[in-house]
Amino acid sequence: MAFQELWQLRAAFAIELSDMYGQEVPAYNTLVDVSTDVNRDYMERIGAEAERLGSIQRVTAERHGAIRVGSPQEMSQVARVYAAFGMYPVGFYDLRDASASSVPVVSTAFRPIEADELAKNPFRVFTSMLASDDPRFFSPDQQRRLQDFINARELFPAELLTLADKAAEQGGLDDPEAVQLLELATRAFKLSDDPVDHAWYKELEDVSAVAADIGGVTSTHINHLTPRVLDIDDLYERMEALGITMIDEVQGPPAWDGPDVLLRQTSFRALDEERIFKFEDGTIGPGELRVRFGEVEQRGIALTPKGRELYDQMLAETDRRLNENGGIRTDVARQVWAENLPDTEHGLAREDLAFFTYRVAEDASSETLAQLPEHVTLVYLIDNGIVIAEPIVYEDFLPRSAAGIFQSNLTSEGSRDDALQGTDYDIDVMSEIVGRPVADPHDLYRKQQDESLAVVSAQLDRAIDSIVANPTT
Ligand code: OOG
Ligand code: NI
Repeated sequence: MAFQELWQLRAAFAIELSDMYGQEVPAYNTLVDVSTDVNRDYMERIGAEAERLGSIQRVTAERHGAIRVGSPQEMSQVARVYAAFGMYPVGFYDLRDASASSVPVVSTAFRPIEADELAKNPFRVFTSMLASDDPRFFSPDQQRRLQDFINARELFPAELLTLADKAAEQGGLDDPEAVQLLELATRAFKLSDDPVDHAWYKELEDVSAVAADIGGVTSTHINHLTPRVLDIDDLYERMEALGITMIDEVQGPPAWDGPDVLLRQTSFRALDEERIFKFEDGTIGPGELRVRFGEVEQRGIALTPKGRELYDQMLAETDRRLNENGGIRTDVARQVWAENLPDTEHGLAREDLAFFTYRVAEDASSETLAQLPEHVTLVYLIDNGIVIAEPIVYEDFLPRSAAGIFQSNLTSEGSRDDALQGTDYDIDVMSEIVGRPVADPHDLYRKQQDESLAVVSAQLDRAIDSIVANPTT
């Protein structure tokens, strides 16, 4: 009776979900096949450098999922399920104001937190909760009916939650229970064939297609499962060549000559899926819904808060130029990037714009080391080749891209009354809902960087003064 550790359960969970989703949405299998080809060809073209942001094994197996739930109670339950797979909440995303369309959700992402856990299996799930109490979207009467509908359903059976708690407590499960946990957890995310109440679904859809997808049906389901590629522009072209309609643009940073940072994403449009409806006249029969799509992503280096601020400024500057002069977003963005962002990892590191782990260079001569000044700065160590910087990959999401992904697949804009005051949600409220602290992604990256620097500091027998570059030194 083999004991399955959390990471083994997580890896198995990702595979089971992927198999199930591939059966439900066959175009996903095409996306995975094309992604695998893109990665293989990129490796052949670029060689070992291609693996700078993750081994080809990790990247090819890597997925993120998206799940949507309806209430704080459902959010706290899904968090218990994820904990059984060693996945914990990181980051707070408020999508209610992030786009012009009506997207009444607040979100966090559940993922492994430690570097070694990420290396074993990095599966993560972007998880959104319907803000059914936000009066900008729902009238008081609708809020009540929506909450009643959601409170009456059960997404996660008691047996699943009990097994999940046990796995989290023990750091894993023995075999018969491990299999049972995986089966129940996977089934909880399967598309249901329960008839959809047509009138209710349509009423919610008038407010927001996302609200209907969450609160108009009796279960939850995977909205998408996203493979990771090493060259998203290549993937985009190959998918279009196969006749699959992609959204207009790749979201996030443009393709450019410098290092990839943060996250670039794109998707193919949601496809019609047959669902069973209960119609207004009482008849039951098939109809079509269009909510699930295929997304793909390319990951880059994690930015520090300073780098992130620069990123946000560059986005704003891109918007400003587009408004003023028109043009193609990616071309304008590429220009803005070339003007503002250092185009080497070295430049990003010495200006503290991105996160790295550092180690003492093997070829740093004993002479150089003997001559180290009493006070060293990180910039000194970087510039003199005394330390080697390895990029830390961005493991999180971008609110504007997420909103863009939601938006690009909505059938209508929906409605939001901006004259009313929205309900307050933030990372602390989300922590209370989830039942454990939601980590700030920057703290996690910073800790990884600081730990590596502590080792460097001990080896060099020097305090490392500041990691922020001083342009005058
Ligand atoms: C989640 C959309 C956000 C991403 O990759 O940014 C997302 C959803 O559609 O439920 O998955
Ligand atoms: Ni996604």
